[in-house]
Amino acid sequence: MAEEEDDIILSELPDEELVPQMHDDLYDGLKEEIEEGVNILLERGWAPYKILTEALVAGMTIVGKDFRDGILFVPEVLLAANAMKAGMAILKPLLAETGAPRMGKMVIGTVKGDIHDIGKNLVGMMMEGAGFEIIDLGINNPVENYLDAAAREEADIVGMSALLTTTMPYMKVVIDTMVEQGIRDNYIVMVGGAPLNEEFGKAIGADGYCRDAAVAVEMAKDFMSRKHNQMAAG
Ligand code: B1M
Repeated sequence: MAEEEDDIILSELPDEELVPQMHDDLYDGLKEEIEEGVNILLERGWAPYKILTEALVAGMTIVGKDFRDGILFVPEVLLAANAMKAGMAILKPLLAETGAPRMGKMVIGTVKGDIHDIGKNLVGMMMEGAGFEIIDLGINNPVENYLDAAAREEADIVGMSALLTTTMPYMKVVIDTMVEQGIRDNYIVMVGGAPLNEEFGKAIGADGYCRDAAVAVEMAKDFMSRKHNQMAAG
């Protein structure tokens, strides 16, 4: 079996076999193969966003299902996450290379108690590609990190990510603290992460819930154009 796998030459596979092979390689945490696959697809003229969604994110979805079902465990998922990040690192400069005008500034981080960062990184990459300046706070952020960075950077948007049902309520702590400090209206607050939904976003007082990175970009653009219109009117 292992020998058979060794024989696979990625560059010889047609696209319709290469992409499922990359899903398998991601599943197996094969960082170098993922890097190679991404480069091959780029050479074949695939758009970076298409590679990101169809080869990487789709592969991670399979990993997620098997993690949920107890087929994969943390060490394997970590390897898959590392392989995914390696692929994303190749795409990042290409996604950011659109030459789009500066749209606004977003501070983004994963909330306290939560170390998942792939989705957050993806949102940051896509937002950069759309012309936003991104201040990435990393993982495990207490409320002060968001508020200090938002004030220091004069951010337009505060973005929060949570992947655990146990950490998503912390988003409300951040928003409530903004309200207490009388600064809630200074920022657009956008939230995202697999366990969230629209209702949750509304219930905690966020301006918007983003199902995925593409929605985050569209929503951020929309909020910024409304903000600019308000400024022009007032
Ligand atoms: Co974790 N994990 N994990 N994990 N992990 C989940 C989230 C889980 C659903 C798996 C499962 O059981 N099916 C489950 C949570 C269950 C629950 O809460 N009900 C879980 C668990 C239980 C855990 C641990 C507790 C496991 C343990 O230790 N026993 C532990 C927690 C550690 C902690 O945080 N304190 C843990 C650890 C890990 C790893 C370290 C192994 C690894 C993380 C590596 C890393 O991120 N660097 C990991 C991974 C990889 C996952 C899964 C498999 C994949 C997450 C991912 O990267 N998805 C995940 C299963 C799943 O989500 N199906 C799982 C790909 C990514 C592109 O999607 O993050 O959803 P996502 O981001 C999307 C959108 O949600 C949205 O846009 C992104 C791009 O389209 N979005 C935003 C996200 N953030 C946004 C912010 C925005 C806007 C949009 O702001 C504006």
